[in-house]
Amino acid sequence: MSGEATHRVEHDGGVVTVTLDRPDALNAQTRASRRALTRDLRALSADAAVRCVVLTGAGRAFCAGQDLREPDALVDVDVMIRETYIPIVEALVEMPKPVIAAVNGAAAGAGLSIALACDLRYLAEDAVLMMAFSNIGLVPDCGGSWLLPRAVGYARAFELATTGRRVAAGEALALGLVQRVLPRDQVLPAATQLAAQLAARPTLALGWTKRLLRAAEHSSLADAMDLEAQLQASAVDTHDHAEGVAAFLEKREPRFEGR
Ligand code: T3D
Repeated sequence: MSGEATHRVEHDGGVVTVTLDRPDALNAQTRASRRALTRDLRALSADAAVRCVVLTGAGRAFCAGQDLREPDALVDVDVMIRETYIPIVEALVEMPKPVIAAVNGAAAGAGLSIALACDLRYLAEDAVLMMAFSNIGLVPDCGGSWLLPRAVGYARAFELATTGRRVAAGEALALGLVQRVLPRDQVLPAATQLAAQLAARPTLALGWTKRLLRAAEHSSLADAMDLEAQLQASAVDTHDHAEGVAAFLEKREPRFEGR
């Protein structure tokens, strides 16, 4: 798969690194960049050889959200959001494999929403996170109003969204917005190392686990257990389940193949 000018896609075995690549604009996104990103995320989703994805940014930021210099940014905003922001969030949340955000620098506005749509976040110790929307008279979008309260609870989400203040790495970790804080130059290597570990695990089961946990955010216990039963029936039919049981009984490490 070829990378677009606005992001790069690099394969290394089962791990794919997607790098937002508009560093002069702190990787702020345009309609064209979002369409290209959505297209490639969907391709990664469908590619069984891809077993874990890392999303990061080029230069000193992760993503500053909407490119505020894009000439037609404010034309048909509701359509633009539906057609170019929502598909990114859906592609990340529905990706049937883990997605780790290596947040190498500032994540603001829709950039923070995109990080929150990933399954895990590693953050640079000198980075800031910002619900920047209200600073420019806007409301959260790109899933931010749904993802943020689920990460930190309603009152903290309200405070972050209405003040638009900068959240430093230590606070982001304490709030549960991110799972690890590292020196900037170690964020991507650490995320990639975790991605390699996850890519060697039973990918189908991990994807179904993700689906269960995502669905549980808005389902009853009964519905959750129903979906568990349905997906477990699929999991028991996989090569990796047979391999996992065989490895356990033979007292050796399993060799999962993602099928
Ligand atoms: O509007 C719609 O179409 C609706 C959709 C909205 C979705 C959204 O995402 S709304 C939120 C948009 N994003 C922001 O409001 C964030 C704006 N940026 C910042 O708050 C800060 O730049 C950061 C916290 C991200 C980083 O701060 P800092 O101090 O490290 O950098 P800086 O000096 O503010 O910015 C450096 C350069 O990047 C600067 O350009 P210059 O002066 O060197 O030529 C700045 O203008 C540029 N930049 C930063 N963010 C954006 C941007 N350029 C275009 N769009 C940006 N979002």
